[in-house]
Amino acid sequence: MNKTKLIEQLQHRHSYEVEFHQAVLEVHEHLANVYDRFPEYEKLRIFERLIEPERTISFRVEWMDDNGDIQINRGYRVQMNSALGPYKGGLRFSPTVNLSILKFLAFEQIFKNALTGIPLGAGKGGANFDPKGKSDREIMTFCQNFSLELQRHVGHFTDVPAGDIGVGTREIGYMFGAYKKIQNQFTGWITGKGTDFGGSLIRSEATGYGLVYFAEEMLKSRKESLKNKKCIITGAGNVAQFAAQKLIELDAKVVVMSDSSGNIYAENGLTKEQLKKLMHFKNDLRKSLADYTKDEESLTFFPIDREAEKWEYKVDCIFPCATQNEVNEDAINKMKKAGVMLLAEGANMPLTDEAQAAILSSEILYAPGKASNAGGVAVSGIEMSQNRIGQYWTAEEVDRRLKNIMKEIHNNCLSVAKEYGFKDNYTAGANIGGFLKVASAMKQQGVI
Ligand code: NDP
Ligand code: 2IT
Repeated sequence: MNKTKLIEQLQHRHSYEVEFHQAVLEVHEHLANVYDRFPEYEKLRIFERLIEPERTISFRVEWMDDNGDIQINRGYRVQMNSALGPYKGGLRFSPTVNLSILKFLAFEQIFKNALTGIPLGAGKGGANFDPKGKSDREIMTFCQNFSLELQRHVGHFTDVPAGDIGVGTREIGYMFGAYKKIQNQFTGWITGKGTDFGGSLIRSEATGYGLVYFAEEMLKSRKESLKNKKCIITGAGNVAQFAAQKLIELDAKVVVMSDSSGNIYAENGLTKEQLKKLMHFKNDLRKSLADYTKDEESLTFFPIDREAEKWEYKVDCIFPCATQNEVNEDAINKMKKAGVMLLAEGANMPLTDEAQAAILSSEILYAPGKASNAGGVAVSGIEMSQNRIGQYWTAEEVDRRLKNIMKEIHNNCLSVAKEYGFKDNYTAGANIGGFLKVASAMKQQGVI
């Protein structure tokens, strides 16, 4: 399908879903050579089928808050593609959640999950529910009422959700408990569970650790390492925290982390102890970085309105780990000036399309999230395997598998990119590599 026709179709069938359009157009950009080599994919209308979710579920979630007032939210599950396995992908709870965002995330998940080499289809879901400022009881009530509807559509051989923004071990525990009660079944229908009831060791760490393993491979290809590299991480949630932990372990210097209140600056890099305290503030106390720095005077805090200044710092590596479209073209231009060597995405689609074009035409080594943040879903796949066989592997074993998967994805991206005329372009390698696997499976499974 040519680009003009694709844009027409996106505008007609997926009107105003700008994030979804952005993700689709990025992948389409790299497929011309694939279609030259596999002309049958045109006739099979593989790409047109990929951009239409297999099923989109939207439902009302009603629940009672601590004041006895009734609240109404909208829940979703986008079951995007099941060519390679059960639908698989996280749940996001945020007031910004809408169908465009979930469809872009589910679409990215198709290629990411294919790259892991584990038989996983793709999906994404969530609700426009804001967990901020809610009591633990309100979170539990919301998760239970959300699961009351979700449970009809998921299952360990059908669709296996996990966490994403606003959904962590606590929320997954409440959803698991609700599903067990309703279905009267203790199954691995969701991943990221607590490790004492079927969760895999290293799942919490996996996205952040995997991101750093991927970056190590990228640097190795330039005979470089992470040692003493100054790093900026955006976000201070699950992905950001464990990326920071692994970077510190590898003797890199994490000089910036951020959240929706602003960013912290640590001239000599955060220490292990400072990170531990930050994690306690964010995860246990559920407080902001602004609150954390009041308690940690050796760090400088820049409130959100001065936050963009961080892109001017002279650093080596950037790891955006907060949310989509958080990095614009201006930020990339500042990074170029500051001599940044590498940017690897922990978040999904954190670069605007202009920012992505700018970085792809620069010298900065750049990895797209669908490759570099695949460690999370990879260990989710490993959790599914453990749930099915009923045996559990050590942290060392899971970490070893994670490292291997990230290395394989890295090498696969480079070799596919080279083969299709995009030498050293990880984005093209990830898009084409993921597409080839799913297209072949769809072809073999027929039109149904
Ligand atoms: P969390 O909810 O744990 O953390 C998100 C962090 O980003 C928080 O610190 C949050 O700030 C910050 N943030 C979110 N939105 C904004 C915004 N609009 N402006 C400023 N800061 C913001 O989520 P995760 O760490 O799980 O997810 C982060 C990213 O990584 C997402 O893009 C997600 O899709 C992606 N991802 C997650 C995986 C996982 O396994 N969890 C796997 C692969 C990708 P605050 O704390 O103030 O809310
Ligand atoms: O974006 C992602 O890959 C995730 N949020 C994790 C998905 C999963 O199923 O573990």
